[in-house]
Amino acid sequence: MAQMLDEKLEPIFQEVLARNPGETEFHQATREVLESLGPVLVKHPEFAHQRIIERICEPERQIIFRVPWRDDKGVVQINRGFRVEFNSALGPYKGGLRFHPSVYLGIIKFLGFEQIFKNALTGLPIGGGKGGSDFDPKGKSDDEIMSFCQSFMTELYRHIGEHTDVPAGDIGVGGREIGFMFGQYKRITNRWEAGVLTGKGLDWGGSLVRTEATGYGATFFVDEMLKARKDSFDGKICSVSGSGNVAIYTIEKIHELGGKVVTCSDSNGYIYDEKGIDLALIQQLKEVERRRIKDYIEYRKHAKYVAKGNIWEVPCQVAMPSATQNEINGADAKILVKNGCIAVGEGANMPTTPEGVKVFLDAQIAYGPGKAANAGGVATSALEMQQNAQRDSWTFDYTEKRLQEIMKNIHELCYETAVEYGTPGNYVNGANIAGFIRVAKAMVALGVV
Ligand code: NDP
Ligand code: 2IT
Repeated sequence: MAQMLDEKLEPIFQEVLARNPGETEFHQATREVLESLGPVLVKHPEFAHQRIIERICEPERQIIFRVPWRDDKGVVQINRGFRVEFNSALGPYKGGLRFHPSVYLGIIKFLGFEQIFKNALTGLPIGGGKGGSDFDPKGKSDDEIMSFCQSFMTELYRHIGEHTDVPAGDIGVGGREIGFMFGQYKRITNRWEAGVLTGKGLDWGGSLVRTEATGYGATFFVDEMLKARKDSFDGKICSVSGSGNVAIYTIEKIHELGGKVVTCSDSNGYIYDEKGIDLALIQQLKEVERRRIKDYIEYRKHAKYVAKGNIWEVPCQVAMPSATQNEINGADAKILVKNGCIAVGEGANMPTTPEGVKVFLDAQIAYGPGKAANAGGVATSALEMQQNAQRDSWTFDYTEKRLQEIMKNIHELCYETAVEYGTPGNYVNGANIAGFIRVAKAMVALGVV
């Protein structure tokens, strides 16, 4: 049974359910934040008076559009595009685009909602938004990807801009897709407007470290949680799920910090390599050749591929889910804790179900929720925007130092907020409360808009 909400918050949650039928992931994300906010309303009655929570749960604008495109056989395909501009109290809407067949409004809204608080935690001037499409990039040629991206941008361009809304990547959207979308935006608007998208290529306005940022940042966050417990990555056996952008750079940074990652996965299965994942091989297979993870064992004979298995059954001390939402359920969380897992850092957005979160919190392991742990990606996007505005580009070392400092600050803010609100060690409360308060204060200051 889920924790009861505060008496002021329960009717707000009921209203969210009634106004957004069927959007289960959005319900899950809002409920989790509301569960943290009871004590905030006691300290800040002005937030209730101004109906800040009700306003935050309602996106400022939601755009849904048709995306027609032609495949390599000349057949017309139709997808659905989304952009949910959730909250712009702290800055232009900012958040990624996800291309995955599972995408529907409820997923984009959960991601956009979490993005508001995540972006607030970075301390940088960015509001929250998210977009995407039910387009499936798997098995598509470069021409088909370009054709889709151009059609998607042909509608999206009128809603975005460097001071309005700044999309970036997420699942299924990386440098290639951002390039095609930037090209189409430039063509339609006749503006070379670098700040309209982040995650750009290094030759045309991108920032060093943006590609690595989410994985590096999540690893820095876990490192901070470990340090707070007088511990470190050194010698730790780690499990990472996924094998995309976030997973790859999480593995890289864990190895740099002395941990050993023994797993990674895709939606078909996982690999277990007791000698430690060979990152160069993963990068070749996934980033260069766009192949499946099972091909790893062709080159590393001692490694094991488990089709459709449960990656969380592999014993580890640190787990970093980096694939997708709800990939760790209550039973998985119990197995992780039983096998000696002492820290979980979420590279993915909302990868743990509410039951799983409860298991981690009850066990008092170091649990870093996505909106804090994976904020390094969007933070470095904001650094890319800064460089674009200055028409400058920073070095790798300088940019990585900025990222590391931001992650350290987010950790400290979440840690101290959890203490202040009487739940020391609970980074879920720390992140939700600290992120919310920043947005709420700005909303109060900006009036009823
Ligand atoms: P990628 O598309 O690069 O990689 C996604 C990985 O997750 C792939 O290995 C993919 O496997 C797996 N995956 C995706 N969907 C599913 C699914 N439904 N079931 C099982 N496996 C799945 O995406 P990213 O690495 O960018 O994103 C991973 C997570 O990190 C997402 O939750 C995203 O929202 C989050 N995130 C990303 C940020 C970024 O900057 N990119 C920033 C902050 C968070 P397969 O190839 O089989 O689909
Ligand atoms: O979930 C996320 O924070 C992202 N996909 C990155 C968003 C961004 O604007 O860089």
